[in-house]
Amino acid sequence: MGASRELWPDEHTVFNILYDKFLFWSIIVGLFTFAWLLIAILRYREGVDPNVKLEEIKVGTFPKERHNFDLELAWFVGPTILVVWVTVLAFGSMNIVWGEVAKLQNDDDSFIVEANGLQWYWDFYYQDALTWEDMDTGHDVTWNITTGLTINPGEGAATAAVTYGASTANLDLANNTTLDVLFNELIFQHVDILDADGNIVHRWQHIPVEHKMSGDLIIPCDTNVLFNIYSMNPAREANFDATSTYQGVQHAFWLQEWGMKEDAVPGLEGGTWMYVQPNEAGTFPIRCAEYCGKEHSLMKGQVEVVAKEGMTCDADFGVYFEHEELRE
Ligand SMILES: [Cu+2]
Repeated sequence: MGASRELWPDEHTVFNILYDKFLFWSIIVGLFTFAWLLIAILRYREGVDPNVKLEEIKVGTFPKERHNFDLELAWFVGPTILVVWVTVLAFGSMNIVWGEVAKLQNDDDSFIVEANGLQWYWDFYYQDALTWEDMDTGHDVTWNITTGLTINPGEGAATAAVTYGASTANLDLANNTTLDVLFNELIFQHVDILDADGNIVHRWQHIPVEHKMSGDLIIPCDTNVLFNIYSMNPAREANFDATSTYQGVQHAFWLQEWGMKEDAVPGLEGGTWMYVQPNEAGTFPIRCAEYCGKEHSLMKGQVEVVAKEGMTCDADFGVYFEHEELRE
């Protein structure tokens, strides 16, 4: 999707599929209705059909001489079937949105992020660790618990900026492509490979559990990503005052790319949940969809979708595909 349509959901999301189906049936019904109306207007004018005696039609009296039971039955049964069908489609989408969350909460493969709405920004706390790397750049970073950091610089790489916990190091890749620091899953680790002009040509990153990001967020593709959403979560706010009448305000965490949003409710124990299924790398907007005060319009960020280390993003990922007919 281009930038001008960045608020329009990805074409494979459940609501986009639902929108297309509703639009399809609306167009069919519209064409049929207006075509019939046009035919009726043209055919039943005075003088066109000698069988129609206009002077016999009286206001408030049903013209029983033209009564057609089959036709009447058809325009009751036909629309009823259509309304039932679109209702089933709509319920199917609700089942995907609400029914799947409970299953995914208990699925070890789910990737969980806590989103905490504050005035006026989002704090994110990772509940699962994420090690990711840019795809298809020709450069490669390996960092493990036995041999430490190894960089395959590929073509055009000049230096590497390395962060591990609170420490940093710079490698001149012409002389040195390794670092004798073992991978540690408990700390934040980051490698940028840069070209001679200082442009970043490759990124590698390890985000540990309980890592905090503010405003912007990074999530993996080809994974069910669950958000546990709070407003001013007492467990996260050191100066939270349980006796204060102010317990935060309503926000709504909104990811337009997947057509999903969910309320952040002050004081709601356990928070609320929603999930998305990213299947392509890219950067997409984060918005607040519930008016929450003076700087509501500035309560925004970006979510970057990346590939887990050693993987690529498969455009076919997602139950949106399995549920394309939106039945169940
Ligand atoms: Cu808001």
